[in-house]
Amino acid sequence: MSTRKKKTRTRGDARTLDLDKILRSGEVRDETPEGFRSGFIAIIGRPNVGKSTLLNRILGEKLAIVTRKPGTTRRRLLGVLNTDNAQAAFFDTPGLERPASKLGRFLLEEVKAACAGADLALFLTDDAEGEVDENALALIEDAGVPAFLVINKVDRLKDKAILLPVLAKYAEDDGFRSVYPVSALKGDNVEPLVEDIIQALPEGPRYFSPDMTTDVSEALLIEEFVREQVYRLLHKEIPYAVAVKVREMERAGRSGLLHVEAEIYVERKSQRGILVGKGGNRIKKIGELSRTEIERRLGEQIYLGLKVGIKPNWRQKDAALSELGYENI
Ligand SMILES: Nc1nc2c(ncn2[C@@H]2O[C@H](COP(=O)(O)OP(=O)(O)OP(=O)(O)O)[C@@H](O)[C@H]2O)c(=O)[nH]1
Ligand SMILES: [Mg+2]
Repeated sequence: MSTRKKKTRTRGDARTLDLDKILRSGEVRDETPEGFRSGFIAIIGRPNVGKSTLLNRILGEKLAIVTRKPGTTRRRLLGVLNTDNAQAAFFDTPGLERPASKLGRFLLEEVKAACAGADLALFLTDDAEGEVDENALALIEDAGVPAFLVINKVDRLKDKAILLPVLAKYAEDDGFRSVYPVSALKGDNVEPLVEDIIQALPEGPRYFSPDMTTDVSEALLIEEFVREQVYRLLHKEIPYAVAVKVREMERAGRSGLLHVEAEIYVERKSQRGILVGKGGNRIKKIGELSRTEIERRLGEQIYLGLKVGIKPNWRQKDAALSELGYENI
């Protein structure tokens, strides 16, 4: 990679998180020790390379949804890692690809926004020969962010020696600050990676109070966990045509049970039939599986009602995208 120009960067991500407000409100009473480090790290790469798996592994909890299908993540998600000496704010991002719809354009903007505010980018690939996508590289170059190359899924390699020439090649290249072969799935080499990430961050304050570890609201988490099960249970084009929206969320009076009503949208009537299944068996299964995952994450039981609606061609329509929350802030 060529040498990068240092650009003046704004924290695009921070704007959406209202970082200024958090700091002004004095919510962050920063009594950090000498040498405390903090900053933003964008995890980027082609679809399906394991970005969300890596975020979950680093945080030690399931925040981002993961499926076998490329194109799972649809927005930038913040996950904050707090240690005694550092606060590292990671952004998971959608897989980088040429946009084929208005939704695709939104996804690309999400990646750019994550990079614009970042102190460091983790450039993920699952190609053991370390081939990296030129468009993706251009993106981090444009943002002027230093980057690590992370070669994921090395657990799949029978012979790890295949990595040696790649490591040698990038050691001589001044484009990447470091190269890490890891397995996000198994956790191999992730700890040293995190240590090195922290060392690469500037000294700075805590941007988030230690109990704020994500910007994902409960409603968004529920929408994502339902969508994850749709991806897992259905194939071909259907998952991509799906969007989930929580319509109601309230605690029932005496029991205090969280009552959630969500709607799953598809683009066509035929897709609705497939999603609902014979006698409603598929939608029931989606409901059961996602409820279990949501309850595990929230640590409480919930009621989850699911309906299926149709929004023709929503991936190409600004109003529908905005209504579904796919809108760059
Ligand atoms: N064998 C192996 N599989 C992995 C590893 N990391 C992720 N995967 C699998 O790769 C698939 C995609 O993982 P994700 O984490 O959803 O990938 P992603 O880059 O976030 O994908 P998008 O959101 O679509 O861009 C899933 O089936 C994961 O289980 C790994 O280290 N080893
Ligand atoms: Mg993902």
